[in-house]
Amino acid sequence: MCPTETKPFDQFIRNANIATMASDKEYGIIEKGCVGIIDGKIAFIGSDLSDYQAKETINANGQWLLPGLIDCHTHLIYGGNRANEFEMRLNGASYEEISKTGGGILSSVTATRAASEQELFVSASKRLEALIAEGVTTIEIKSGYGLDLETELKMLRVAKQLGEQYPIRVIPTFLGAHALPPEFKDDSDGYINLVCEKMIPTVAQEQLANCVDVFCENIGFSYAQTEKVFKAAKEHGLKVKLHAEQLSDQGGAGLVADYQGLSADHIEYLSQESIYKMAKSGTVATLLPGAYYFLRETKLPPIQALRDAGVPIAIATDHNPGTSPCLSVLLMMNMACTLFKMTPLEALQGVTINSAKALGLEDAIGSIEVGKKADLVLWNIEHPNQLSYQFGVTPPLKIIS
Ligand code: DI6
Ligand code: FE
Repeated sequence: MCPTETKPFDQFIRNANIATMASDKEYGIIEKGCVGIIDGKIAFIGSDLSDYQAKETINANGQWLLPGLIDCHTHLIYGGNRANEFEMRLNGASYEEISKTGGGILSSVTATRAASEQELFVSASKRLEALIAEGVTTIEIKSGYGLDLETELKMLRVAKQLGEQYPIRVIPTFLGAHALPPEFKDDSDGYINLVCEKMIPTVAQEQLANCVDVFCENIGFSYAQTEKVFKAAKEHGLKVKLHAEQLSDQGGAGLVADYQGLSADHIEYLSQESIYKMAKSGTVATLLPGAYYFLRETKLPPIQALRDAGVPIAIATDHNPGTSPCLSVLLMMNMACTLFKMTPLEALQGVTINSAKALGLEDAIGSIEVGKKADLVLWNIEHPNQLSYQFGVTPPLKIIS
């Protein structure tokens, strides 16, 4: 690809080692390469031999240019925190027990309902800043700690505001079917009706989310209820994804594949049948090592079977106050390697190109390719595998976007 003859680049990055992440097989390394950017998009990728006209030239001095990191599964917005439950668990209570006695997700619901929009914005901003400082340029944020129309909308408005006020792309997801609110204590079908008939139409009309998620689990919602929510989402032009097979096999990942869903997330208890369905529909497997670690799970997601079937694997923080209060994508990459035995290449694909696929954004972000957005991070490292190798430390970086 030749640089444009007529228009100078807005930015020109030279002398960079580039990991394009454009191929499914490898890093896509270009040594001593250069990238030209016009109107926020990558207009040129080449070798560093020539000097092109540009409004701004950045000499990377041999540092590594990578796609911006993408955290494709978070619950970043909520009131309060659950350090007390962490302590309860360490004194012997299980996550399910805490959840059944009104703790767990519901305690975050109470705190989120009580918090003002501004308070939620401020607390989520601090978390967002931690992720941005690690080179995250795109984040998915779910609602799901409101469980009533007003609070769900409040959360989604905060997500939108975060995207407007911070240099990061925020992709909002509606997770009304996250847990049963106290008002519907013995009427989960009644709550699902509210989600389908009132909440989803309003969220779609106000364009506050482009995707719908459900917690399909024996402590969440059933397969049949999940399908009902998916039907309502489709009717309103929204995509679907799912918290599936985290604590048991409910067949949810197969269902999300049946609905051409973007991703099935967690999936420790995923069946072979669902893996085939995901491979066929192009549904991404999003693995969340932070929740696995924090809950001291022992059942590993079926990584080899996913590889064998060619299902793309994404990695995310699942940042949430109950099961993954983690604000480091780099730590998740390390844990994907140490806990799930993924390779550093797979971990990096998991937070770039495959994470872009999990958001349906693979045509715009996730790799360094001509025509994609110039969503780039320059890392002072010796090789991209270093990002998975180290933990508890962030190498120096510069976001270029
Ligand atoms: N699975 C999770 O890991 C989070 N939600 C879900 O459905 C946990 C949310 C929480 O405990 O607050
Ligand atoms: Fe989650």
